[in-house]
Amino acid sequence: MVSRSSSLFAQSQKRIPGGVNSPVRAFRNVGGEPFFVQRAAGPKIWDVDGREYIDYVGSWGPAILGHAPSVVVDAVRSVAERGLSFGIPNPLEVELAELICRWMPSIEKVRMVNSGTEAAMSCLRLARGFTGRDKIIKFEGCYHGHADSLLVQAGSGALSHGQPDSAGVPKAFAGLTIALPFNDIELVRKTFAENNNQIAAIILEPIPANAGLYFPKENFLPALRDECVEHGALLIFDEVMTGFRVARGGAQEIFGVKPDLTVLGKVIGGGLPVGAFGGRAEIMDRLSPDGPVYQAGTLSGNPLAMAAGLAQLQELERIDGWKRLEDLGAQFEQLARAAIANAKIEITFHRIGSMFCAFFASGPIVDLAGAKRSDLKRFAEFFHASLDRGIYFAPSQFETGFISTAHTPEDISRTGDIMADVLRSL
Ligand code: KE4
Repeated sequence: MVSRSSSLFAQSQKRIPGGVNSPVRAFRNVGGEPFFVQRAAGPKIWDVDGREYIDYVGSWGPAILGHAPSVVVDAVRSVAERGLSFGIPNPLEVELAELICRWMPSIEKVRMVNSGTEAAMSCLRLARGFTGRDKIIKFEGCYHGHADSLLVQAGSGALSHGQPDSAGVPKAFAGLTIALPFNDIELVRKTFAENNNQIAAIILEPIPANAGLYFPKENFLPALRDECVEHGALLIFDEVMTGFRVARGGAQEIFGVKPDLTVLGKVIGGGLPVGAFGGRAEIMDRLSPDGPVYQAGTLSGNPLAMAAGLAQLQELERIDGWKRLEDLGAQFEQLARAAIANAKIEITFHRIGSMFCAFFASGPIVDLAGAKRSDLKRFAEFFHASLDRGIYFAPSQFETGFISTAHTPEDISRTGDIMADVLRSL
């Protein structure tokens, strides 16, 4: 009997490229066909064939309170009845901007957009407009959305599908982006020396999570900060994943390094399409209509997305969500490490707060080269065996898992048992 997911997938492939509206959903890194979701609530999702899963993808980060949290749904419902989109300033935009600036003091002014891609793309244009320079440094395996300048040695789906350098990006564009191995500060210094006064900015995920999850070496981030000051370049932290998740003030709060600009997304939209970028007022004031750097968007700051983002972030603070995420994450890590210790294969487990990744490779893993040593076949076996047992991990080795405040210790303990069983069978 053909499942409903399977017949839907056959249908969707006729009208949607690859049958999906974002490549990583197609399960190409793990094989097999994606399931179609019927509904989601809390830590659970149900597919169209009625199968239930504990969800560790959480819509790739936005579902930090779990799916369909009532505070967010109620906020969207009440705002929707007063209008869906105005294209006119509305009070909720000011409220969310104020909250973002309060929680991330490096951000003095912030502009709302509709995706992380749009936020990162706008940041680059602003950095180039502010410095009058053209070149950008990024790091191999970091993913900042699919704007042309950033699809150079990119992570996430670009890496999962073997196109870190996408077709269609003009060589002239890609040539302005210098991709370096993460954690190599000497190469950053050498690059500045070889491109004197030509580098507008360094953009990075302060905690790379789009080639699996790994961490900056001691002093790497402070050294990047110093190099940017010395060479008149801007430091851009892409906190689309880490912002308001790894701490209330994101990775920049944890590491105590203030970027000039920050890219945000995911959590700040409460599940609706929102991105944002912000930073020093001196830089942000170069944006139209005050300044010469143009950037715009019909749906930017729309009331539904603002209401969803505000409700989510305010609830996260009300329940001290970061403590719950750390407690659940610590429980998950303890069980995962116990399961890995009894496995016959080499696995390197990384976690920070509610974000985790199990590389099917020996450690240490500190950059893309390390992540690419992973045994993708084994990972795929692990992914499908877990999925068959009702645990939905990210369908790619080059992604990160997410725990929400809606997960319970019982969910985590069940997941640990299943991980132990599955790893024993591999
Ligand atoms: P979006 O344009 O997908 O909203 O954001 C792009 C982006 C920017 N920066 C970081 C650090 C990101 O992780 C992302 C998007 N993350 C991927 C998951 N690894 C989105 C999932 C997808 O492409 O479907």
